[in-house]
Amino acid sequence: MKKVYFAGSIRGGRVDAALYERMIRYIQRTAVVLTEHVGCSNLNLLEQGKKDETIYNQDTAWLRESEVLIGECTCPSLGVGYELAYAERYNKPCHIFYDKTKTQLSAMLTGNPYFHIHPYEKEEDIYPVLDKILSE
Ligand code: 6IA
Repeated sequence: MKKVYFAGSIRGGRVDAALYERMIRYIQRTAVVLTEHVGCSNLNLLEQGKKDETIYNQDTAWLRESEVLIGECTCPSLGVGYELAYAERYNKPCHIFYDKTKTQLSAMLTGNPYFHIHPYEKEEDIYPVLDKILSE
């Protein structure tokens, strides 16, 4: 099964955490998600114990191990931006989703032809695109 690095905002804000969780559950029907915790609705649980250095080391190792990055970028996150650049450096295909009715994506992403960008209007538009990415 394909190994997916799912990226979504954590300290950048958790307004879309439930959406991340639904996307992760959907991806898990046909692939392995290395970063299931991104959809975890209980941030307190997530904050417990781990040092930032451990998080960085683990996440960058997972990025190198992954076969594709799927990011939900409606809520801006420095960490997700960093992960996208890191994934590009390791030639991992990167798929970026964002709700175009809610935000304008950074020109640093839309201006880089390396990234596959998927603006959507309704959540239901996301899932057929995920099917396509996961079957590639
Ligand atoms: O800058 P942000 O926190 O919004 O960055 C979010 C991105 O960085 C996500 O896609 C994650 O892959 C990664 N990330 C950020 N914080 C964590 C984390 N924290 N655990 C795992 N991955 C993370 C655990 C608790 C922490 C907030 C102290």
